[in-house]
Amino acid sequence: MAVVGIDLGALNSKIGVARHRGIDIIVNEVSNRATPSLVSFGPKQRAIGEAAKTLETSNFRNTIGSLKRLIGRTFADPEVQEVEKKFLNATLTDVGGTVGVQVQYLGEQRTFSITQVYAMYLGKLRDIAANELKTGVADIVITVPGWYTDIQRRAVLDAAQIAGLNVLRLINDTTAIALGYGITKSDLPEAENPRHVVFIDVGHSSTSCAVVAFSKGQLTVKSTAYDRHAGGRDIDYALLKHFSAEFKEKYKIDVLSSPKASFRLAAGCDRVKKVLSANAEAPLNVESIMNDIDASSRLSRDEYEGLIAEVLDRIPAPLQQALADSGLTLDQIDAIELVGGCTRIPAVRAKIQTVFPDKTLSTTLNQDEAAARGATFACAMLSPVFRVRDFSMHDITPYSIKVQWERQADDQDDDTELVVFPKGNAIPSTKVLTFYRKHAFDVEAQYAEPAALPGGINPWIARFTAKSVGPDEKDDFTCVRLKTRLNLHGVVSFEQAYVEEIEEKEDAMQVDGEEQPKKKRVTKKKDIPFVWASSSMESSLLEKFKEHEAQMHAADKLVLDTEDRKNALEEYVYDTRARLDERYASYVQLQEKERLLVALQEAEDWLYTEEGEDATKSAYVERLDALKKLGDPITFRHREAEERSRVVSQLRETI
Ligand code: ATP
Ligand code: MG
Ligand code: K
Repeated sequence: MAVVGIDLGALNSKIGVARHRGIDIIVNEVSNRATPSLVSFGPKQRAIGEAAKTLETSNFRNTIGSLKRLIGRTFADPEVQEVEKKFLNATLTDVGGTVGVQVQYLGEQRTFSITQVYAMYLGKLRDIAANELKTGVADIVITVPGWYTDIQRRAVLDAAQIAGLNVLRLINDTTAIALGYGITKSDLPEAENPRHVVFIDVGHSSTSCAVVAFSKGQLTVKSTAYDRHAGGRDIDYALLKHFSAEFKEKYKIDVLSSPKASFRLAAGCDRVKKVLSANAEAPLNVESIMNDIDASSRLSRDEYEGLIAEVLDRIPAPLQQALADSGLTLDQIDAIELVGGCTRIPAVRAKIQTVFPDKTLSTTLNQDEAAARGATFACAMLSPVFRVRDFSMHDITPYSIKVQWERQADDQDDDTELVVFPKGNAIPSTKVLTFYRKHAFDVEAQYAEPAALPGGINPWIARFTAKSVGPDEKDDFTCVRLKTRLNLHGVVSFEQAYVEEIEEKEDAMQVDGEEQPKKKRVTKKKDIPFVWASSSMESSLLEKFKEHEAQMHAADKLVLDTEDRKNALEEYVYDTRARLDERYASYVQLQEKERLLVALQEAEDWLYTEEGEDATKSAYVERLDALKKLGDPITFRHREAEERSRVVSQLRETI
């Protein structure tokens, strides 16, 4: 059984696998360690990851990224409308109350929810891992931003299920990074005097900070803080605006009016950004950007830092916040570890340094792969097939969670809500709530401070209904216990409702070697039936999507296999024809050769007809088989002769 950890990034995703000698980040079909987080819909098939990246410019309307930014959101969310749209070319739409995308797929206009698209992408990562491991992949751990709410987390869990994956844990990305850091350290201090490390991740779309305490065998997240809108894509956008304004003046072209020109310029800006991380100046050259104009410019690091000042200025706040919430002073911080692509930018480091003056910023972790490594460790820890050194992780919830209920006329007290898991509460955590009721009742779980949540995310989490509750025997309130849990994924569930009944039981006790009767009080839990609902997808819909995904996956595979068989037929035609005059020449009779040549010609002609251009897999297979029937005897004679001469030459050598 495979152990796989996925760091699903806004731009790229990385896949880790556990092997007996350790954890490896694996490469995809074009040998890249990072796979573009993109899905592209085409007239015949979907293209996912690298293949989608290749099509991004030509098929921009039907290519969608930003999956981790969009999943679990609604179409109307102001953050989707005002922020995410800036970074997208595909048309977003409402799909069943969540944000979805409208695309041309298989020659038709189709809509998919982002949950479905995320599932498609996970399916691709699963295939990459399965191909590397030569085994099926089921159990995985996926990173999510620590700022994800219940709805976003449940949407990722739904997507994984649609992709046929079993999520052992959704892990907050900075926690994964911290795990990767801690589990390999053999010099961690005793618990009384932990080592405090600040992890700072400046990625493509957001900046995250976690303050973590490490001691022997464990890590405890003390605080986290985020800026969801400070990352590489914001820098790219600032550069894009700068150069497009410059080119409007210089070349009288409106780059932003053309998606294709924008892509070309964006690629150029990406290069400028990276060059400026190591150099004081960078050239920009974009050939035939639009209207046959070759655009060029330069940018100095000073100008660059001025252009991206707005992004840079956002970086200190979450770091200060995390530090303040940790309750630690600067001199209690033992190390500051930087990860994420954008921490390679000197100006970003300088901003970080302002929050931690006189401290060394270290990059002992792999900046691009630390989260994937940590997620893979987490998967190995949870998987029954791997033995990992014991290491406990204490993570926390970023938002306070409350339960609320409607006051009933005969309720004992006036309260209508209770904060169950305050911000900073441990994950996982179970709490038992007590309700005194004479009737059936409902309880709703919600985030306590909706304003703290990302964008316009609904603070609603789950609804619980206990049906058969009545007064107790004395017509008094029944004391109902409700067990609620914030689980390993960071989502809330209602686990059990019960009343406690105290039974007096006759029990025997030994006193001075003699049996004496005794009354023993035993508390028994009597379950109360209940129903509860969360934002998770309804199982029938989930099944439907799962089936649909499997069909699309099979269809994509068939398209690839068909292409493969077509290539095989083509290759056979050309190779065999050439060989008939070369290596096969002495093993073929004239008549035989002519018959085969005619057949090869026929096959070639057919491949160029409309029918042969776009035939079914079996049509290519049949044609190839027919050719092989004619060609195999020749191939066979040739191979036999080769074999004979090999044996003969070996004999000569031994004589
Ligand atoms: P997120 O964590 O926000 O989901 P991600 O994990 O996909 O995003 P990373 O891979 O950490 O993001 O970082 C990618 C970003 O870092 C991109 O914007 C990329 O252009 C930028 N980046 C990578 N290398 C450099 C460099 N040498 N100089 C400047 N920026 C860089
Ligand atoms: Mg990242
Ligand atoms: K294990």
